Amino acid sequence: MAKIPLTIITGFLGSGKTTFLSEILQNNADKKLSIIVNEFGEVGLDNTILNQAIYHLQERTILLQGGCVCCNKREDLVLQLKEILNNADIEHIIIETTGLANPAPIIFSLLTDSVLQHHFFVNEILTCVDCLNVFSHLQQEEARLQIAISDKIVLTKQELFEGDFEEIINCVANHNAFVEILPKNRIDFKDILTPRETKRLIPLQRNLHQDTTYSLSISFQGLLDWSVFSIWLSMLLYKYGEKILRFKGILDTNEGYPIAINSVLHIIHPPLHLKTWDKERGSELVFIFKDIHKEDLLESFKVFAHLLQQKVVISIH
Ligand SMILES: Nc1nc2c(ncn2[C@@H]2O[C@H](COP(=O)(O)OP(=O)(O)OP(=O)(O)O)[C@@H](O)[C@H]2O)c(=O)[nH]1
Ligand SMILES: [Mg+2]
Ligand SMILES: [Zn+2]
Repeated sequence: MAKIPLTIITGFLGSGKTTFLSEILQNNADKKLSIIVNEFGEVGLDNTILNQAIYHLQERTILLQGGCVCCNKREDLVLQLKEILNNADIEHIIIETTGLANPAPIIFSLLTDSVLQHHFFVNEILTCVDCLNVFSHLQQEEARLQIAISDKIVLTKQELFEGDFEEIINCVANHNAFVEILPKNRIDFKDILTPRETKRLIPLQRNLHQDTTYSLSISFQGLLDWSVFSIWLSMLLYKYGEKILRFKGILDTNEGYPIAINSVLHIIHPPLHLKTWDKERGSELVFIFKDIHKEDLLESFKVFAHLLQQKVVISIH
């Protein structure tokens, strides 16, 4: 039986992996794909976002949440891939890693597992690089490792970037001299999943990322005042600066529809109105941060919730 190609999408926190993945899926609706999305926070939101874009995707999406696929979730990944093997129909697998993952240990597991190595091959490692945040992200070792091992760099948010692309390209090339670097609008979305089996070396360097980044997930029930929330979030991001690496949330709002909100470092992206979601889950927020006490973030949220003058039932993960 022919081996199944496996594409890995990586890139630092909030660099646009899920958005890129949904664009790949929209352009490859004719293929039988299986998707594995890994999220660092205890509460995973990316599958809800993906389901907005692609009808009937839910049954083909596996969510690995509450840990990172390069370290404490690696065995789960191996198990999930073995499970997929039972479904003979799958043509291609796409894995979205967490923004902190080092792809090397993942490749190591795929190439050395006695079962997986006979059934899968790593087609390409695609790394999203966020044009708006690239220079801050490259301060983090995880972002540099992701670029170093990549086969192709996808420059995201290029339409929002007003600086010099050459500067980004030179900086990225310093971390991987041979990699192909393409702005996302030049990606051939039909061709991106074409199988290309090449001999891949088993990575020697398999450092796991440092344990200095934390996540806080907050779920709560009750309608949320969208204007008050956006003021609170802006002030919180202003206060903590680059210590809050990523925030994402799905909010049950008083506007009459749920809203997905994202920030990457200090940039808050335009909110997205969701068409479908699971209302029973209520509102969910995920923060990924370093050098902040979890309790401080939580305290700030509680003060904000109190300001709403309505009863919100909070659960913390
Ligand atoms: N304008 C624009 N916005 C983008 C692009 N890619 C991503 N975004 C926005 O950036 C934010 C983060 O995008 P995601 O796709 O969730 O990023 P991610 O890398 O999957 O994030 P994590 O999984 O949390 O690490 C969202 O608000 C997206 O809408 C892009 O190419 N252009
Ligand atoms: Mg994502
Ligand atoms: Zn990891």
